[in-house]
Formats: sequence, C-alpha cells, structure tokens
Amino acid sequence: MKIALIQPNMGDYRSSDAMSPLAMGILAARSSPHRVVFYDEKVETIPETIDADLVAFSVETFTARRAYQLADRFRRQGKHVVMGGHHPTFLPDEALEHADAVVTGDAEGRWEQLLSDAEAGRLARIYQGNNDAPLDDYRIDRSIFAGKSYAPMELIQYGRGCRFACEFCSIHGFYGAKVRFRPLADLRRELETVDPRRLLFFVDDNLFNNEQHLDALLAVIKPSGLRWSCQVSIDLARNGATLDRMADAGCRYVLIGFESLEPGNLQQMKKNWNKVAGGYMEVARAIHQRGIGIYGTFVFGYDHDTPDTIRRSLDFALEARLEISNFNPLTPTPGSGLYKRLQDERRLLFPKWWLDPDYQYGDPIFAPRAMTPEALAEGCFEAKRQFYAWSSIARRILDSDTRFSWFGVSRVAIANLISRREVHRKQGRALGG
Ligand code: B12
Ligand code: SF4
Repeated sequence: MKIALIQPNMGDYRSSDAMSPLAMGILAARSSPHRVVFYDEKVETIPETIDADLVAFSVETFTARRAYQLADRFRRQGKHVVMGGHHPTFLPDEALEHADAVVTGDAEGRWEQLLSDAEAGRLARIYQGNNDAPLDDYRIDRSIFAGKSYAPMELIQYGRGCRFACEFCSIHGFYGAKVRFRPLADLRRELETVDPRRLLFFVDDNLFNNEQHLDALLAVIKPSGLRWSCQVSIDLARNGATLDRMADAGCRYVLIGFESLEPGNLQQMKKNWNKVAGGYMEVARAIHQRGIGIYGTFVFGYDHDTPDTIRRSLDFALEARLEISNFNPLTPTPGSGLYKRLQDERRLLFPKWWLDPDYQYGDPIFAPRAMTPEALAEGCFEAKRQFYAWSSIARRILDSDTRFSWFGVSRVAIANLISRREVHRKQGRALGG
C-alpha cells in the first residue's frame, strides 16, 4: 500500500516553530513493507490530491478542525482515512465522523494491525492502543523529515507519562498513572545517530518523574557531549545535586510550569506541590546559576486570577530574566479534569471550541470567576506582547544572569524572535483552513 502520513497545522498556514514530529517518525518506522510519504502542514502545503491508498492524520485538539476538513476532502476522493493522537483518543466518536478508523493511545502494535487489516480490506473502526505496554520496541525513522525546514532541534523521548495529575492537563488522562521508560541501551543507540549540532529536546512531560531513572539517563547522555533541553517539574530546583549533574551532562534549557503565583490557584489546579520548591525567584536563580536557561509557562483563569495577577506574573517573568515565557488563558481540553468541571458548572462559552468557527486562538473559552472573559484574553495577550517587545528581548538577553556562551546567547535570541512571531501570528486566528 501507499500510505500518506499527515501532520495538520491549526489552519492552512506555515509556522516558524515547526519541529519534526516524533509520532510520524514512529509510524513510518512501523509501516514496512508499505511505501510512506509524509506531509507536515507547519512547513509545507498539503496537496489537493495525494497518491495514496491510506491517509493517516495525527490529531491534537487545536488541529482537529483542520484535520477533519482535510480528511473530508480525501474521503471524497475515495481514500481511506485513519486518525490517531491525543484528540481522537479522547473523542473517538467525533473523529470517526471524519475517519474510517481511529487508533487510541499508543500506536505501537495497533498501527501494524491496522495496516494489515487495511490491506486485507477489513478495517475495524477502533484500534485500542495499550498505554501500559513496556517501551522496549521503540523505533523511529527520521528519514521522512529530510529536506523539511524544521527548527534545528531534535526531539527525543525517554519515557511516557507524568507522576502528577494537574487539573488542566490531559496527560494523566492519556497515559494513566503509570510512567514508563525506554531501555537505556536503546536510547544510547538512538543518541549515536543524532546530529551533534542540534539541540536535543526530551519531549517527556516530566523528565524529573523518577530520580533514579533521571540519574541513569544522565550517565548515558553525558559521554555523548550533546546539548539538550527538557520539561521538568519545579521540585527539581530543590535538588541542587541533580541540577548540577544535569548541567554537567549538557542540559541547557528546562521548561517549567510555574503556572500561577497565587497559592489558591495552585491548590485548585491540584498543583499545590509547586510551592514546595521555595520561592519562584529562588528556583529561577538556582537553575540560572548552573548555566541552564528557563522556559517558564503561566496559565490564567483560575478562581483567584484577576488582571493584576497576570501583570504580577509578567513582572516576575521579566525580573527573573526567564529566557522564554508563555502566558496562556486556561484551555479546557477534552480528557482533562478541568474540562469536565467547567462543563458540569456550565461555564463553557464554547463547549466544543475546537470545532467552533467563531472561536479564535487566544479567545477565552469559559467564564472566569474574578474577571470578565475579555479581561482574561486581553491580559494574556498583553503579557505575551510585553514579554516579547523588542526592548524586553534585548534587556533579558543582555542582562541575563545565566552564564551562556555566545552560542547560547544567539540561541536565546532566535528562540525569542520565533516566539514573538508566533505570538502575533496565532492570536485571533480561527481554527481550520
Ligand atoms: C513537543 C510538543 C510540542 C512542540 C511540537 C513539536 C512537534 N512537532 O511535535 C511545540 C512546542 C511546537 C508544541 C506546541 C503546542 N502544543 Co504541544 N506538545 C508537545 C509534547 C510535549 C510532545 C509531543 C511528542 O513528541 N510526543 C511523543 C509522541 C511519540 O507521542 P504522541 O504524539 O502522543 O504519539 C503517540 C500516540 O499519540 C500515537 N499517535 C499520534 N498520532 C498518531 C497518528 C496515527 C495515525 C496513529 C495511528 C497514532 C498516532 O502514536 C504515537 C506513538 O505511540 C506533547 C505532550 C506529549 N506527551 O505528547 C505536547 C502536546 C501534544 N501539546 C499540546 C498543546 C496544547 C500544544 C499547543 C496548542 C500549546 C499552545 N497553547 O500553543 C501548541 C500548538 C500545537 C500545534 N499543533 O500547532 C497538548 C495537546 C493536547 C490535546 N488534547 O491535543 C499536549 C498533549 C501537551 C499537554 N500537556 O496536554 N507542542
Ligand atoms: S502539567 Fe506537567 S506536571 Fe502537571 S500533570 Fe501535566 S505534565 Fe504533569
């Protein structure tokens, strides 16, 4: 068979923050003996017609509307369409209105079954992935990314799952309570194939899920000499020795969800543990002192948020000289506790915002308690606008308290330029083509 793998964007446009999507490389590696072509709408236009027997989409909630439009087009042309990823996992019935089959959860094993059924002409509707299975047969084919203009980063995965279950996040709903890790010998082999000029990004939702596993990973990655970045929970900052080892093993950036400066909000989002690390300023200092840059994320719309809490968070991000930052309105996605709660409380303004032609990126999706929906949306955009104002970018780079090399400084500058462009490009855009 000829298989077309498609990574849709949020609409019919190109993005400057595109990174080669791992899920597509994993599917490609498991598609033998079939022929695979791959299109990523973030970096290229999806052709009107595709020479393929099966068209497979990776779908997130933000890309669902666009994926469905493309899927409908290819089905009208007589192609079989299949979908997988976070959104179809939580809403398989919705996806099945636009697809012949859906894979929920992990693709490994299920994708091969789907391909063999498709070849035999007996495609089932749902293929239920096993999000409990060991990650000992992890394969990825990066050749499908060749020639596409991606950021000079290489995504890599050590484990799946997170030990926490924050209310707004659907990771727990997707993977369950278990955290799984790949065998390190396998990961070591993969590291040997990575271009050393590229910055690695561990896509694990929390690389600090388990200290022993993190230490074992550091022992493997250090000799590679690679520079890398990752997402970690804030409690890592309490652990100076582990931070030292991470820096020593080549860690250059960490993404941390600070989320809120308000204890009441942290409690409500089931992220009370964010307070255990001490003050956020100490956290930033502890990380910066080791030469590690910080991508700090904040979310607004919980009950104790007002326009003032948004402004104070921006002040903190600027004062702490965070290298990159994001200030997002709380976004209830299907599969999260937050979505269910707001639905039960009848507070959703756009109950199916991801399909709603009136919803635009950055719009408030629900009514917050202590400010108007408009104030929430404007406050978040204004915080992003100010953080990525030219003067702010210059100040944060020139006055950084991180001991970066010149190479590091130029990376931070480029990341800020890309973020600035994406902030303005996405805001106010409707989803879909
Ligand atoms: C890296 C990353 C990014 C990168 C994108 C890099 C890239 N090209 O992939 C960046 C930073 C740009 C990014 C941006 C955003 N992201 Co993001 N991102 C991630 C992250 C951390 C890792 C993705 C990854 O590589 N996973 C590893 C792969 C192997 O797992 P996977 O994608 O789930 O694929 C497996 C299965 O799902 C399945 N599968 C997936 N697709 C398909 C397709 C088929 C046909 C089949 C059969 C199976 C299948 O098989 C795979 C192997 O088992 C995930 C979290 C996560 N744990 O996945 C969030 C995540 C995907 N992002 C998320 C969000 C919300 C966003 C943003 C919208 C944030 C924002 N407000 O702007 C943006 C915009 C996204 C966009 N599409 O434009 C959410 C999506 C939630 C949802 N319900 O859809 C996630 C899940 C994070 C979260 N905590 O909830 N993101
Ligand atoms: S927000 Fe981060 S720490 Fe919380 S559950 Fe999601 S991945 Fe884990």
